[in-house]
Amino acid sequence: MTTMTPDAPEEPTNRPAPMHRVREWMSRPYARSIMILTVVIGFILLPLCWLILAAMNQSGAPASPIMEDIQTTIFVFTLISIPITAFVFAVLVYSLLGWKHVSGDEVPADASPAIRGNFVANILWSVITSLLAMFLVVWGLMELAQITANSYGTVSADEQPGGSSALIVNVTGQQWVWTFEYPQHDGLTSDILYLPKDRAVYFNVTSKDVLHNFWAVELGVKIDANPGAITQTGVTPNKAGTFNVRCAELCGLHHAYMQTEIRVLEKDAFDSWVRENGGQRTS
Ligand SMILES: [Cu+2]
Repeated sequence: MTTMTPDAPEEPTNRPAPMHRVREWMSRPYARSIMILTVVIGFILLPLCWLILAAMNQSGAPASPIMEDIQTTIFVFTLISIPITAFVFAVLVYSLLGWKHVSGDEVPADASPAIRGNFVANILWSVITSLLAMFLVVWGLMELAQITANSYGTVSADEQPGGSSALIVNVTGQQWVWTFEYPQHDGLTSDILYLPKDRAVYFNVTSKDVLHNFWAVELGVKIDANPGAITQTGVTPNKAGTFNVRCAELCGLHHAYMQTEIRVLEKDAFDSWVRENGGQRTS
């Protein structure tokens, strides 16, 4: 005959091991349904995302290395969000359609033990979500550095602002038009943004009245235009064509119409445009 000492309580033998509980949870009918729904919804979302990304390219983007980086980021983030979105929708759809009402407080006889408090499930949940969050942060910082380098840093000294081969454009926003001045070409001005292909361009951006935002859509350039201050950014257009400038800061009644064209021309065509419009190359 054995006797139990009071300080050594008997371990309950009916408590399943954590891994067993996870496996048991995965084999429950609703977990299987949610997994199947996740796969089905994921395959529905995949072509939809392709459509959205294709629509993004309709106007001719990307027209610069910056926009290429931005689109790669959108593409990668969209792709990795598909399984997560699909899982969330699967749980939602199953919760709406699959659960049945149980009256009273009694736990149904066929209910399995709750997954909450399970060590393996908690670790998996924490590790996977942390890895995902870390990936977003690291990717975001790397892309930001790359975009900043493409705006300012990766060109040789003579292509820096004030250098001999970079084109300087002074951008002025006012209610509700954009004006582009080319200080290296005798102060030539235009209300259409003409740019040469494959040459670094630096923008000095300002406003005459309220806050605007200079957005060269397909070039991936977007920077505030503030009255009384000059903001600077740069880009190297790498695709000839016609693109869009928009205002991206609500600036009054006709904000939505504060838009114009960008024409990225081959070098010779750009030089001809400068000559035909009276601009002299002064530096
Ligand atoms: Cu505006």
